[in-house]
Amino acid sequence: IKNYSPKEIEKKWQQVWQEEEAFAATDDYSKPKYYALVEFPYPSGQGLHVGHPRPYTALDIVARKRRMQGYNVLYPMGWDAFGLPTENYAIKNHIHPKIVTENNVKHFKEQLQSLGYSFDWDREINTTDPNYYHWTQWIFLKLFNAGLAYKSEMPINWCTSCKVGLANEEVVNGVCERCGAPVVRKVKSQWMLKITEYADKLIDGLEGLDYIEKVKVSQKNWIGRSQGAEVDFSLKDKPEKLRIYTTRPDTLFGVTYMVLSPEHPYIDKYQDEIQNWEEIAAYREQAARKSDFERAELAKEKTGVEIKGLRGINPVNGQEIPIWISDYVLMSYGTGAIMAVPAHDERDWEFAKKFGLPIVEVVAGGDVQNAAFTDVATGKLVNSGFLDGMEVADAKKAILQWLEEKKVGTPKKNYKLRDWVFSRQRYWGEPIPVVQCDKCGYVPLPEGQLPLELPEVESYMPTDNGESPLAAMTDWVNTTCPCCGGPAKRETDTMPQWAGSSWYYLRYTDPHNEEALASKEAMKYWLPVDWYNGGMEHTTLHLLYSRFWHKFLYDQGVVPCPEPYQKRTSHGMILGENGEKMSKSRGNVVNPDDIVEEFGADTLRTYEMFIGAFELSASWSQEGVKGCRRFLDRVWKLQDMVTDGEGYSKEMETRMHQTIKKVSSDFEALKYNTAIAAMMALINEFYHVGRVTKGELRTFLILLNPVAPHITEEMWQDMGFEGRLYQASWPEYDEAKTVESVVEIAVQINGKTRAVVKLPKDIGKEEAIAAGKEAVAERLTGNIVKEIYVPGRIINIVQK
Ligand code: ANZ
Ligand code: ZN
Repeated sequence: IKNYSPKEIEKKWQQVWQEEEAFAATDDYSKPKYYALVEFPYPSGQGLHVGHPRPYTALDIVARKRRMQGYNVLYPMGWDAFGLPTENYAIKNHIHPKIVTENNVKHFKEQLQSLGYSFDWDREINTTDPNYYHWTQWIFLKLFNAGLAYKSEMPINWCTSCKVGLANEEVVNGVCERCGAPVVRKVKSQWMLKITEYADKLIDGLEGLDYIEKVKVSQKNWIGRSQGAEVDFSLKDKPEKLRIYTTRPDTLFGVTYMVLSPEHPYIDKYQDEIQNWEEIAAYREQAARKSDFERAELAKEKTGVEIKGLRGINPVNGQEIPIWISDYVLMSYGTGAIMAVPAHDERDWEFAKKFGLPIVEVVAGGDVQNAAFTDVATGKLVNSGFLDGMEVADAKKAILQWLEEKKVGTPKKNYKLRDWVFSRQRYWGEPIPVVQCDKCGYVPLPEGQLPLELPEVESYMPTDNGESPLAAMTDWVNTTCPCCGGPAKRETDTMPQWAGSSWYYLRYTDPHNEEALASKEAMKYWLPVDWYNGGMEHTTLHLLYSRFWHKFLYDQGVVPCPEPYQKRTSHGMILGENGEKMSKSRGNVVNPDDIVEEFGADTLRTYEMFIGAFELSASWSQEGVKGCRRFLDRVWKLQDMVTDGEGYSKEMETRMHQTIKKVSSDFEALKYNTAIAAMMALINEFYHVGRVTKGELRTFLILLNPVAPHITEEMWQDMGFEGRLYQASWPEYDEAKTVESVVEIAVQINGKTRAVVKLPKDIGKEEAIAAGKEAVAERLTGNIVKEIYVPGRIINIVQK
């Protein structure tokens, strides 16, 4: 046979597949459908890295297998192309971001195509294409008209280097997720989206979904729904009450002080009565410089100042207690004020210890002078008047009833989730289709004026005062109000990168539609996405945002189902050989192009699937790559060993059925590595017996095809099998034939094992006993009085 030369065969088949439109999703809605989706990449200047092919290959395997199972498969690809790195590159190199994007997309696409993915390239989308962002803007108008988009003056996370407002999700450990520069708080007028209105739906909707558990858990934690109560404390000698939020109203008898957030309005309100005003003012200034993230950190040293001149009164026992300010209480959560129960809350405990405040135990079971006792499942109430002796859960009910009767408290749900900061003061994003009119306020553009295209600007540089570069385009900015026809100004902020990716899976179902974001029929047929794989890091950003938009569009009657993705899985990272994250500075970056060049795309694909458990991170190993190439070399050389025979040989039959079964189920269960291991073992077996029948090879090529599509397609053709391999049917297995047909049976004499015989599993009693007797013939010297056969297990001969 000819040599295995991936360079020749891979390019060749990629072209054939393209010409034959092998992987086009059809509009034949009578067929069963399967929609497999991977997160579309941001086309960065660095090109593809070896992390990308891991998820892309995994779902390519699923997509190829589904086609062979008779499904109409949609496996699309596109570009999430707005965003900061492109804009920053454009600024630095004086190239239009559009050109930068075009170049990067071209490069990325070539790289992806060299890996032989079965994407339907006719459905390629690009978020920066006006035909695409037309509909991103259209969705924004829907949100605006539904009252879910609003403008708000608010302190935002401001990246000092990117000069852009960031959502909480984009601030990681107090620094900008993108560039690593410190993030400070800055008050700006921002477009906000009311994702909080969907908090309950976003939690409750998770119920029926097939998401891996850790994704569900982290979405729930991010939304952070908690069930508690708001309670009014009186202020001594003041008419007003101070309202707090607590999840533990049962601990009310243990309150020994209260805390206001430094931004709490009562501080200014009672300025004249606060005796240590200067100290308080100084503390507030200090707190303003910290991010919420730093302030909420559990481990940090507690700070605070007692407010002299304000005292609270505990509604359950009339006790007078001091009020402090401290930055561990955030204005953005609950009411910005708390009742402190140091005996049963960790942060309060640390604070009390530091400032010598009393600690009063109200739930028995801990040692509260030495540590906060936070367990709610055990322990009964003490020192708590009418609650004494109750379990925590019962005490909660009792106190809530009491608070409601006395009209000093009500049950209350709270959420950690904040509304989504939707403005960016940058150029390379979707223009927000709204104008500001002196008379009419914020007015949405009429739908007919979409898409509102990005104008050409001289400079993409954001201004130091935080305005978008669009603000300098006065010709563009000055416009007329669609409502009254008077002079108006266009919004100059643009949308965040998360906008385009919040609905892209809808567009793939009908990407060329000019009348709608997608036709109803297309969405009805293709949605929801059957399997969506993406990075764990997108769980609380992209995944949550897109579920929010989808649920909104569902409520608007735009999409036909309440959830966008039925199943969500996540892959682990690929690390360098040294087990560290790949990065230029560590010099451990592997370029996929180099692997394809040296070993071939099929080897890269096989290796990335074989590298380890899909959900865990794994270190790159060049030796491992070579091992996968050797495996494919051995596959190739099977052609030398082929014997006639359309079926499976007797000795390989069980093995074939077992392998079909294992590969079929492993491909569904993210166990790509063990599926490949099973195929490697099967190959070893072929070599062991020294031949492979046509029928065995045919099945083997189909099983391996989703992983290594080029080599298998070539061999299929060389073998003269009918049609194309990509059109073949996925092999069936017979459950009965997966079970070993030969079993080992112990032969006993008077209950003692004397030999073991291998016999057909379904052998009859007579034959089994005869075979057993033959195996121990030398020892059968006495009178045989009994012969026992326990099917498949024991032959026992009793002699005297
Ligand atoms: C008294 C108490 C006693 C509390 C106890 C906890 C345990 P989650 O579950 O996260 O919702 N809290 C309320 N508002 C706050 C704010 N603005 N900044 C910081 N902390 C705040 O947390 C609710 C609990 O966090 C509330 O219940 C309150 O402390 C605190 F044994 O009240 B708790
Ligand atoms: Zn107007």
